[in-house]
Amino acid sequence: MPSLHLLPLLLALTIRPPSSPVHVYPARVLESYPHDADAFTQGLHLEEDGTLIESTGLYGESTVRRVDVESGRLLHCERLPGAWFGEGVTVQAGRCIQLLWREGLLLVRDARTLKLRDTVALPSGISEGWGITGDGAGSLFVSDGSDILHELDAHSFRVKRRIAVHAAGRPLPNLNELQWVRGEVWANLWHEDRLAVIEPRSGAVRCFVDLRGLLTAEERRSLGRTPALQQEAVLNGLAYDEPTGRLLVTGKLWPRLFAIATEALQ
Ligand code: DDQ
Repeated sequence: MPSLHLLPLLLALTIRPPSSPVHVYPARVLESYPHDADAFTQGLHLEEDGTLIESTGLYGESTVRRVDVESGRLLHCERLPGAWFGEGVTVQAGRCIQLLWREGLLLVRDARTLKLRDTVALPSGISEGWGITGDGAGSLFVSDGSDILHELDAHSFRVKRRIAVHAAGRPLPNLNELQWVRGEVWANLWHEDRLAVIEPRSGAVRCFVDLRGLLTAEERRSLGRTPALQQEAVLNGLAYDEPTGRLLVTGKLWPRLFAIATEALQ
């Protein structure tokens, strides 16, 4: 039996303090632009010339397109075969890389023309294709709806590392669309109006960004042509405008795309 004065020390050693909560930053809308309300947006990437590459989903309706941000005008559109469901998209070293949801393929396109150049099998261990981004230095990051990010070699597409993402000590699942921002991976969470800012080395969530209220409740109710589509018309699509430090966000079937600022940007 330890003497009584040792008890506080023993307790401190055996009871782990709870992890501190993760800070939530607000966001400020700087601009809002028209967005194609028929586009079931699954991925966004802002090109250096300021045009937006957008991937859209749904079987029979999937596309990859180039869009003028301010007018929302379609500059170019490539349709996918009816049995393919478009997901996240990124552009790395002149190649546009688009994920498919459950087809086990990754599409490699010419970034200028968006023409399909190659199809590559999704590496084993990645159950589905959800979000993709790249660090511009040889790595891609892919999400599959779980709490795991897969770091891939951007040329061979081999898995280099699996990153378990956690917030306040707990796994954070439903990682969806991804965007590399100043050395971190920003993720939008499926069916949630918030972003997680992830440190890629540790998988720790540094902070969240609250995106509630981009659309009014009434606008949200009017999304989609069927109740099933309205249910799935959630926040999706995240791009980073490096020169201005703005983030571009939209949702599936949303009529607007928003440029936002947030103090979460380091
Ligand atoms: N995912 O993009 C999160 C990976 C999956 C989205 C699934 C959306 C299904 C839409 C079904 C619509 C029903 C008419």
